[in-house]
Formats: sequence, C-alpha cells, structure tokens
Amino acid sequence: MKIVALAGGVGASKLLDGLRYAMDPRDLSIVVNTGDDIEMFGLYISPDIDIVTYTLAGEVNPAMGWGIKDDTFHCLEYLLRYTGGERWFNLGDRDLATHIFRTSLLRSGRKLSESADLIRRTLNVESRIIPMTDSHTPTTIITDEGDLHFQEYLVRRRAQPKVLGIRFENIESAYPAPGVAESILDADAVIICPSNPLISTGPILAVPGIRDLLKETRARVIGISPVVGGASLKGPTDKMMADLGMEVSAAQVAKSFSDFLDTYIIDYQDEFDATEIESLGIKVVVADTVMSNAEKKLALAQTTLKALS
Ligand code: FO1
Repeated sequence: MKIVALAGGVGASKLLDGLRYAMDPRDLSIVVNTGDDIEMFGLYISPDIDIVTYTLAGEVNPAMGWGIKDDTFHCLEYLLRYTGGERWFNLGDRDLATHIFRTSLLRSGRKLSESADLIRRTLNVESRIIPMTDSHTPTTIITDEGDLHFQEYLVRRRAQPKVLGIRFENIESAYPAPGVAESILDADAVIICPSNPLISTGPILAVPGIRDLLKETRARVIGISPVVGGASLKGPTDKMMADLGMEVSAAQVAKSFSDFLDTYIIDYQDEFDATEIESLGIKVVVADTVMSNAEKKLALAQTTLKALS
C-alpha cells in the first residue's frame, strides 16, 4: 500500500517513527511543512524537514524531538561571541553541518526538494521526504506584540504573545514541490499526521493545488487528531486555536478538514466528539493517540493502517 503522510515536526514524527516499523518504509512518502523555515547566520534552516529526517534516521535528540542526539553547541557559542546576539535558537554542531550543506546546495542552484532528498538518502532514510514547496513561504504570526516569524513566536517568545492572525508569506505564488502531486494522486492512502492544524498542516494545505489534490485523489484520507481532551499534547496548538476564537476540540480540527477527510482517529478522551464528526460524513476511529513511548507509536501506526485496510 503506497502512503503519503502530510507532516509538521515533532508530533508528526512520533507517528512516522511508528509507521516505519509498521509498513515498508519505501512505500511511504512524506510531504513536509516548510512554513517554519528560517534563515540564520546566512544558513537556510528547515526545522520540520530536519526533524522528520533525523527521526527516521534514528538520530533525533529524543528528549527534545528536534536536533541531533548528543550534539554539542561550540560553533553556536563561538558565533554568538561575534554577533553578540542572545542564544534563543539552539543550533548544534552536527545540525549546523546539515544547514551548511543545504545552504551550499541552494546557493549552487539546487532546489530545496533536491537537498531534502540528498540529505535523507545520505542518512539512510528509506522513505521519501518532500518539502511542500520549493518556494520560501515563511509563516508570520500576527500578535499583540506585532508580526513575528513563527520561530520567533514559538521559540524566542515561547508562544506567549496573543495570536491575532496567521499569514503564509508568498504562498499564492508557490507551487507544490516536484513529487507532491504525483505521490498524492498515486497513493492508496493519505495520512494527515497529528500536527498543528494552523501552522503545520495549514501551510501545506495553503500551497495552491494541494487541497484540490486531496479532494481529487482516489486515495483514502485519514487524519489523527492533534487535540486530545481539549488540549494539544505538544506545542501551542490549543493556545493558538483559543486565541483565534476557535473551539479547542478534535471535532473542530476534523471540521476544518471535512472537505477531503474520509476517516478521523480521535482519542478515547474525546469519544463524545464522535457523533459530531460522523455528522460531517467522516468515519471515526477511537484509539489511544497519546504516543508516549515506542510501543504506543507503533500501536497508533498499526491502528491507522488497519483503519485503511
Ligand atoms: N525548538 C525550541 O524550542 N528551541 C530551540 O532552540 C530549537 C532549535 C532548533 C534547531 C533546529 C531545528 O531544526 C529545530 C529547532 N527547534 C527548537 C524546534 C523547532 O523550531 C520547532 O519545534 C518546529 O519548527 C515546530 O515543528
């Protein structure tokens, strides 16, 4: 069964980490959010691409869910001596090698999608990793403190400012990266990973054409709720939804995908949302969606595949 997963960073990678043992990883293509991308010290950093790649390579820092395990920070510390800036974005020494390599490829005219493919192959990742677009479409969070790049909002300001709106810069002129359309149209199933619907799945769906591909494809489309018991397990999804006046529930997220979703997996804690989701014509599967260890990641991946069979 050929599968395409739409993925953000840390939350999605937990499921992907389970999927790589539950299926043939060569049959999996992952379309990754690049709205988090940011340039720092002249380097192009693509956090979600790297989180997914390092996770599937077995190299991610397990405590953080981002960065490389056992990495050191000598280069960053020395860099900050020159720039005098505050240390708010932790770029490890090994991680920096990825950013240097990617940036050199981009400067020599290669596309982001080519760099992602080269990096994942080098790290022996068997699944295909495709950025949602080759264009730079950074996510701006409009806040009560002004407009902030997503990383400044999330990491530097620890998601404290009130969110007034979200803008995906340059998205209208972006195209899906090579391989995105083909893999969605070719797939037997599409999995919407349990990622933040506003700033992870949201930017992917905002790339012109991708939402229509999900409606057109003969593939079954299944999603896993990132909201459990009225809160997000990881990251600021719940706070951002509440700031924007949205109800923080699995049903609310399902509703925002109802034009292409066939099946939605919600947690046992949200069983009461099932009737509302089913009234949208979406089949509901109730499961343990809290992936707190390797067994639970595998179990949710198996539940997802079973719901597709
Ligand atoms: N997240 C943090 O909370 N603090 C950091 O210092 C940080 C550094 C970092 C470096 C490279 C990278 O690829 C990701 C990094 N992240 C960090 C995570 C990341 O910014 C976010 O979790 C994602 O953008 C959301 O998916």
